[in-house]
Amino acid sequence: MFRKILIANRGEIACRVIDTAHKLGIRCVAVFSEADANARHVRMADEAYLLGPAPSKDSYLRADKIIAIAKQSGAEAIHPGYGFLSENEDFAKACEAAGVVFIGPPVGAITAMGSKSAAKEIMAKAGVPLVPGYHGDDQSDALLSKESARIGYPQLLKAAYGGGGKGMRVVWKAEEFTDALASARREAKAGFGNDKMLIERYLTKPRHVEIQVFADNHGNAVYLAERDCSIQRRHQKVIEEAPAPNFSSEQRKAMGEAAVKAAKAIDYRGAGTVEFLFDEDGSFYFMEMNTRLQVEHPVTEMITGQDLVKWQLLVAAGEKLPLAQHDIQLDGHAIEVRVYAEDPDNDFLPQTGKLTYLRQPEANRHVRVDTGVVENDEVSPFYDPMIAKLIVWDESRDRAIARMLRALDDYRIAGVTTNLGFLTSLTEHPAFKAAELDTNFINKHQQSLFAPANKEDNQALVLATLFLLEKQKAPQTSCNNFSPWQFSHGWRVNETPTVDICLQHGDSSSTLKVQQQQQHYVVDVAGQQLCCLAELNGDELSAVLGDHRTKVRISQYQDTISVFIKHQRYDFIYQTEVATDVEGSEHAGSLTAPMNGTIVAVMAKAGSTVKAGDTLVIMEAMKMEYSIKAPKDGVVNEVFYSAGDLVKDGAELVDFSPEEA
Ligand code: MV4
Repeated sequence: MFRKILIANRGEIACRVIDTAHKLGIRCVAVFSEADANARHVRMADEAYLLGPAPSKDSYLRADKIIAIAKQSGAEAIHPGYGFLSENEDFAKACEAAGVVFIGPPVGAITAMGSKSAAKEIMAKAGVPLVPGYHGDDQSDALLSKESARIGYPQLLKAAYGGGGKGMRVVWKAEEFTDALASARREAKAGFGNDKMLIERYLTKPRHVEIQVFADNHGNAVYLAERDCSIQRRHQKVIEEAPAPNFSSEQRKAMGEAAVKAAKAIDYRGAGTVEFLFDEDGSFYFMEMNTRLQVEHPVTEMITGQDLVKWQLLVAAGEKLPLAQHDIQLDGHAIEVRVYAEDPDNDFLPQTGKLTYLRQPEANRHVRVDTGVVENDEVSPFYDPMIAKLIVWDESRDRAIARMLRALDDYRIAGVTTNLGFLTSLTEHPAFKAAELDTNFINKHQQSLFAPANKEDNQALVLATLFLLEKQKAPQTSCNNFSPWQFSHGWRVNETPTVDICLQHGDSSSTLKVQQQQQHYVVDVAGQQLCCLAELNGDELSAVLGDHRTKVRISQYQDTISVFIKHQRYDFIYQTEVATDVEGSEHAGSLTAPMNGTIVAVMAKAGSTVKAGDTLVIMEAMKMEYSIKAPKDGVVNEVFYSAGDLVKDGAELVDFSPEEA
């Protein structure tokens, strides 16, 4: 087994590979860009080397630098992860040429699967089922038109060197063919530099079911069941699960054996995934083969109990597959969702920013989080904005769905917009629960998936207010905290202290007047007085609002209070507000500061005559402003501070002489 490997990747997959490598006693070399200097994968590795500036082309795609670092560090092998150079045949070749093991398939297998038409040619010969169609080299208009008529409609035009749905055109009837072909060719030429086309009968409601295969250097090849990845958005997988719902053991065997045939047909080594279109009538057809470990591999690991990265390392080191086909047992059901910094309400626009608050569901045998970030990390614009993969397992699909919903609720992120709410809407959707899956799922359920959530704005507003007030309750022993409720000498005896809290939410601002009674608050909100109780423990606020008891998590970063209610996050910006009139407390003619703070303004002038209630001084403390007012008609003899001065609790602000009664 290797002593040291280099992980030529970043984010969650780099952390995940390091985790398994360390379990096997293998030392790990990380590579990083300037943007990732403090990234989790760098901190997990035993040593790390800078590649260059943040852009991938200057860092994680710099094959030459990566191989040089492998040689320099003494790494015997390179794990490419997924994406970046993981399916780059030149990189695989360069690794071998440099005497560094590429933890992946032989170069020939990567090459063979690089072209859809070449791949289909190989699979046809291997007896792997293909969608009826044409994938030949003759690309003349006449021949393609003849084939189009033979295949029938609807049919799909696909770019042989396309990917991710790019360069595809559905042709619903004969008269559309010519224009569709011209358009698809133009797009393929522009996108992939090659306009070779395939024509296939179009399946209108297919599922995406893929088989995990593994082959070693000793002639062994197995399949480790299937994954259903039908729920995609613009050809990006959103939810993946294993095993595929409503998929019989006979179908598993048939598709699995076809996938092993495909792997053997290209003399495969290592981890691979054979993707199939699974039609409504139970037939399945080869779509493409991915010559890397897939993002969604954890769901396979959860139901087979196997560590697929460990298998990769064993096979790359020349060992046999750990299990034979008959040893592979399936247990339970696993679901994975991809947690992204993106805005589902804004066409899933990628988001960047600081993860100012990050709480993950607790990991156990039912819940797994594969992530490359920690709280206060930045989601950068340079890379895929995936924050984590959340994977759950349970004995049945229904229980796994329940686990996922709970885990999504327990996943709280502030600082960037995420798709957590959308993932909850997907997972709890009746059609998902009923396993009514096909590749058009999100489009089909667009309305219900993107229906505006019933907003709990007012409830969130009150909870944010109570959080602020509870947070500012200075513990009895602490003198460095401050609370509008703690100091005795700011209020007139028997007066009910009131505080106005101003919070901005989106474009609107709300100011809530709160009265502190003995053991509860009275909050004026939406024109009614709400009697509230609140208790804050860390980031958990337990509250009673009127007759409604609730418990929510709340975080604060600088001015922003984030309230997590169900799977929605409500952000409020806390604004300075004149909290209340603080009657200057009179001690032998002087007016003292009711708390530590800063003088904002001084209205009083030495020698001036003032009326009871006139504002003499305004001070600020903990983002609230307090007006110190004349307790009676009288004369200001002397003023001791100016705007900007810091004052301590009890400091004498003004020498004041009340008018003789
Ligand atoms: C198809 C198809 C229907 N009929 N081929 C999309 C990209 C590439 N993975 C192949 N794709 C499809 N090929 C035939 N003959 C429907 C799709 C398809 C799809 C497939 C899998 C997962 C998501 C998809 C989303 C849209 C279309």
